[in-house]
Amino acid sequence: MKRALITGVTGQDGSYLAELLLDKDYEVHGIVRRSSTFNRQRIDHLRSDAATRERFHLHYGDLGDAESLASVLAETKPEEVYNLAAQSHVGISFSQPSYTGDVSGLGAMRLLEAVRRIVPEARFYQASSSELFGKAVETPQRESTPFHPRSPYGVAKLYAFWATVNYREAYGLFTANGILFNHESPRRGENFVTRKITQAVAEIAAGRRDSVALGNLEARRDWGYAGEFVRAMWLMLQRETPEDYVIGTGETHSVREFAQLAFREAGVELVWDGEGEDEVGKDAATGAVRVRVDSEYYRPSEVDLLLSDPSRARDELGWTPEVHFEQLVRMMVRSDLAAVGVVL
Ligand code: NAP
Ligand code: F7E
Repeated sequence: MKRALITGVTGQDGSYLAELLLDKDYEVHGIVRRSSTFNRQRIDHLRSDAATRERFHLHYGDLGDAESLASVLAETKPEEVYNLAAQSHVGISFSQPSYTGDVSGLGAMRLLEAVRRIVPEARFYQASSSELFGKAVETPQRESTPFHPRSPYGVAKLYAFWATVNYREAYGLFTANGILFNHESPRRGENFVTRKITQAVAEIAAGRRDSVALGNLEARRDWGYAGEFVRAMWLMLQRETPEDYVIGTGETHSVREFAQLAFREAGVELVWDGEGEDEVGKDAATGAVRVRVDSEYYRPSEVDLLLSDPSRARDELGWTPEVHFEQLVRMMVRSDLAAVGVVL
């Protein structure tokens, strides 16, 4: 039985990866951080299910605390380590730049150093991000595209990316960066734009609220489905030699398009009126305002356009995404509608 350790196991990706590895008969260890309330909704089913609970173990630790990382590694001796933990919100990283640098940047270095000392034969995956491309110098973005991060989050992930490469080159560790473009799901955190929209669509359909306030409607992202992106992480650690891969769908859509489609899924056709902060999205049938623009959600520097070229992952890992934009939006809206008891 193979043993894996996942940091960030309570997050969106951590929960899907834990499911995938348990399904492959791994023994899975996850690092959770202490908080005053439990935050394990995404993995509760794995802890109660008879098929998985004997092979799924949680340990307290924090990427800010090197000793805790070393202790968990010494106790669990994993063959694969997936570093998914991060302060992962780009907008919030502008409010907490040093903290984001400490956890999302230095945190990866702390874990790499503990791996080097305690389990140097382990394979290490780093959750790198398309935010590295930032103000992208070419489109689509591929492994060779130069980096130009646009936020404290992007800068922190740049440090972690190069730390991962450096430990491969300096010490011969098996380390791989997955440069993942945005991936979403019904488990997406509620303050990322896709989930914010689909949850609002559902609450509006249930009559619980009137509208949603958004920031930049023109930003374009390459949005895929998290449930299938975690397989690419695993595939990267099964290769003979470690490499870094871009993972995305090769399609790009704007926030506006996402909102349009999400409302349409719930039977509301949006028409847009006004410009900039005065723009609104109205229900074409009733004239009710459903989307407002609030500059509170603008970022000091924005990433305007992300679009992946995932051909290397297709050719070398045999990974191709199956869930496309429309299916993703439908899946998320339907899940949020079900959660508020609305059946269309
Ligand atoms: P997420 O849902 O925000 O999950 C982040 C995880 O990190 C949570 O389990 C969180 O724990 C944990 N964490 C935060 N600070 C920590 C600390 N100091 N010590 C230990 N654990 C800590 O993120 P995600 O969407 O699953 O993304 C997974 C990883 O991929 C992240 O590193 C993210 O930056 C990166 N990434 C994500 C995307 C994407 O589109 N989703 C794309 C590229 C890269 P709590 O539950 O206690 O908060
Ligand atoms: O923003 C715009 C916002 O916060 C997407 C993380 O997983 O993917 C994620 O980062 C776009 C941006 O994701 C709102 O300005 C408009 O242009 O959903 P997001 P993100 O910043 O792309 C990357 C790959 C990661 O690595 C990160 O960890 O949407 N936007 N209005 C808004 N964004 C938010 N959050 N809220 C709004 O109201």
